[in-house]
Amino acid sequence: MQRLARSSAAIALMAVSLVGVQTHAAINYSIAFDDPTSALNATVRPLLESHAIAAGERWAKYLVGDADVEVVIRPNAAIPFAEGRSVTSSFVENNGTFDVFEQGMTAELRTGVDPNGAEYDVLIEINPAYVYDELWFDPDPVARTAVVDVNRTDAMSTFIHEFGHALGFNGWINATTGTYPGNYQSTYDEQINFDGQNFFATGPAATALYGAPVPLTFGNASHVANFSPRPGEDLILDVMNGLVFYRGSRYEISPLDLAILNDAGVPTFYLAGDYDDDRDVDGADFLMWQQQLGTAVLKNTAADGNNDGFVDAADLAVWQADFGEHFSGAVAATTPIPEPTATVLAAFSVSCLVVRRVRIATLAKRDARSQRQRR
Ligand SMILES: [Ca+2]
Ligand SMILES: [Ca+2]
Ligand SMILES: [Ca+2]
Ligand SMILES: [Ca+2]
Ligand SMILES: [Zn+2]
Repeated sequence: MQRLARSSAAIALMAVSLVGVQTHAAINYSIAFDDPTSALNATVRPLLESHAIAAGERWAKYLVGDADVEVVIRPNAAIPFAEGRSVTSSFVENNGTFDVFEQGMTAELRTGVDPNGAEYDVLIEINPAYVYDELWFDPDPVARTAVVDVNRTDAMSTFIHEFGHALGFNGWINATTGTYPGNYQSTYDEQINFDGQNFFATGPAATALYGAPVPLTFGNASHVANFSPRPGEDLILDVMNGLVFYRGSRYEISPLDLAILNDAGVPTFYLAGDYDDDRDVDGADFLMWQQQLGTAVLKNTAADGNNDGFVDAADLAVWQADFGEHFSGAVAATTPIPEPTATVLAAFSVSCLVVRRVRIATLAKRDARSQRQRR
């Protein structure tokens, strides 16, 4: 994982054109392109913009706090697919061994203060060939109900994945040796245990939900899942998996992703029985369950409370268990934090979805739709 020094000069010289703003109750996203040669043309820019905003809104359903998130999309032919991250990190604490930093986007959510001021917050780099030849743009990236082209990768899934990195799936740990380049960690790194062979997220929420420490991708530890014989093959369909996106398939934020982020200090909120996403569990959620009973839905959306992609009696049980619960509005009080003794002005960088050309027969069987490996 490479570290990039921040350069305000380079950022100031950048040709960024603001093209759109979209509002959420708590989070405002703005999308700009750093693309002076128009490698991303006028046809795809509005699609990239709408999908980036829709993906950000998807996360906003589960986030607490207010932020203006300025996103820059930059073409980069030198990377295979796409890479996303917060542009800066923000000091949280010294844990006795390391200075610990959180992602800039999360810092703004948590404290209300933008850690890098007017500089943009999130950078998504994307290979133009990946955009033109591989991504499938959803006719309605909010509803996500049209059939995904079986020969293409769902762009919404890619953008959701990249925002996952910008929020918290990121750090400095060496994903093959478990060592660190200096006396600093991310809040995500802080949760990681390397047993000499494999990496695991060991935070309390994730461990409780998964039933054990959560296997992270060997060699690409800002992700979950591994191919067998390493642990975590059951997580290959998670949107934050570090192995593969299947063409023709949609990926959605999972309760496990939210638990891992919560353990990393990201202010996430999740109520399994809240089917209409208004942060309570009441009769309206029951009505949704009733109307959708017997239907297949995207996992962890609509009235799928148990995250299995189908609405049935089990989801009624989830609703019943959560009935009457609501978001209290209580967020842990935050105070200004001191600067670390040795300030690390480091941006995170993540190589996303390093993909292998293998076919997994067992996975193909799990989904009747044609599933193909990403290139
Ligand atoms: Ca901001
Ligand atoms: Ca900023
Ligand atoms: Ca509700
Ligand atoms: Ca279900
Ligand atoms: Zn990734």
